[in-house]
Amino acid sequence: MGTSLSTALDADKGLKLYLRPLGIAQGPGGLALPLAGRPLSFNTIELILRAGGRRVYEGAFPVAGLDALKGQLPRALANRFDEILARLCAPRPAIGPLDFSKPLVMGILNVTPDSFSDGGDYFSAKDAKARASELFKEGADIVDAGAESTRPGAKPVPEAEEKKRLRPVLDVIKELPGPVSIDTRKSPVMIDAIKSGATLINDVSALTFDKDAMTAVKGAPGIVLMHAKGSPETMQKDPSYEDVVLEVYDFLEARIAACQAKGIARGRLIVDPGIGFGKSVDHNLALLRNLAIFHGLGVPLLIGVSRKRFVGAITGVEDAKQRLGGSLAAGLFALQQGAQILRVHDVRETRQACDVFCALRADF
Ligand code: HH2
Repeated sequence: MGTSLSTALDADKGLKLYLRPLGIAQGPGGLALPLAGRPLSFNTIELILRAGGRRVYEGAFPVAGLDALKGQLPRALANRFDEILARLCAPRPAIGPLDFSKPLVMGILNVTPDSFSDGGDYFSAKDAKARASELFKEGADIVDAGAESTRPGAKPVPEAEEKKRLRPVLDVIKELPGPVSIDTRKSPVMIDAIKSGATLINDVSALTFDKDAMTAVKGAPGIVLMHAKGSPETMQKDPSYEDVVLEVYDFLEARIAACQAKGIARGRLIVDPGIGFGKSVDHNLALLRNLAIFHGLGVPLLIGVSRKRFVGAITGVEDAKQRLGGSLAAGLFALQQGAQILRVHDVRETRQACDVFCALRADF
C-alpha cells in the first residue's frame, strides 16, 4: 500500500476505520491488552482505513503507543477507534447458561435427510432425541438442532415439515442436561423453539430471510447472526467480493445495529462469518486468518468449520466424515484467535482437543 497515515487522512474525508488485534498470546501480559476479557491478550493493533470500498491505509502499532496514534486521528475516527478498542477488550456477558470465559463446543444435530455430511443419520424422532443426549455426554456445551439443510444447492424446506422434524427435539429440551440452539431461518419455527425453551436461535441469514424474524426472536435469550452471500441454492456459484473480510464485517455490524434498533441488546448477540456460505476456499481462508478483527463487534464469535468443503479442497479428502483432522486444525486456529464457540459434528474429539489446547495455553 505504501501510503503514510497522514497522507491517507489528508486525502480522504469518507474514511471508515477498522482495528485488528495482532500478536495474540496467552496470559494477561505486561504490555498487552485483554482480548474479549479472555485468557488471551494482544500486543499490537492493525489499523485499517477504507474509502469507497478500498483499503487506503494499513499499519501495525504496538498497544503501548495507541494514545499517540489516536492523537493523529480526526475526532469522528478517534471516537470510533475508542469504541472498537473498548469492544475488543471487554469480557462478553453470559447468555443464559453460556459462559464465554472459556471456549464452548456446540454439537450439531441435523434432523434432516440430506445434510452434507450426516444427512439421514438422526432423521427419525427416536434417533434425534437419543443423539441430543449423546452429544451432551460427549462433552457438548450446547446442542444446535436444525431441520433444514443449508448445504450448497439445498432447496428450502416447507415450514410445516421443518416444524414436524424439530418437534421431537423441542419436546425434550427441558429434560436435556444442557442448553439447546435451534438453527432456522423461519419465524414460526423460531417462535416454537423459544416457547419450548431454546437458549439460542441460530439464523444463517442473520434475520434477513423472514421479515418477521426480528420480532420472533424477541423472547430468545440469545441469537446467532451469521453472514451468508446469496441463498443456499445459489451461494456457491462463483461468489465474489472486493474485500471479503471487511464486507462480512460491515454486514455483521449492520445486522447488530438493526437488532439494537429493534430493542435487542448487543449482549444477547453472537456473530459468525459463515464459513462456506457464498465463499470460495480463498475467501474462507482470508476470514479465518483475519478472524480476530471480528472481536471489534463486541460480541462472542461462533465458527463452523467442521467437515466443510474447504477442508476437503486443501487435503483432497472427498468424504466429509473423514475430515476430522483438518476440522480440528481449523477449529484450534480459530480458538487461538479468541473464537468463543466451535460448531462441530465430532463433539468427543473436539472436546478433547479443546481441553488439551486450553491446558497448554494455561487458561486462567
Ligand atoms: N453451518 C451449517 C449450518 N448452520 N450455522 C452457523 N451459525 N454457522 C455455520 O457455519 C453453519 C450453521 C452447515 O453445516 P451442517 O449443519 O452440518 O450442514 P447442513 O446445512 O447441510 O445441514
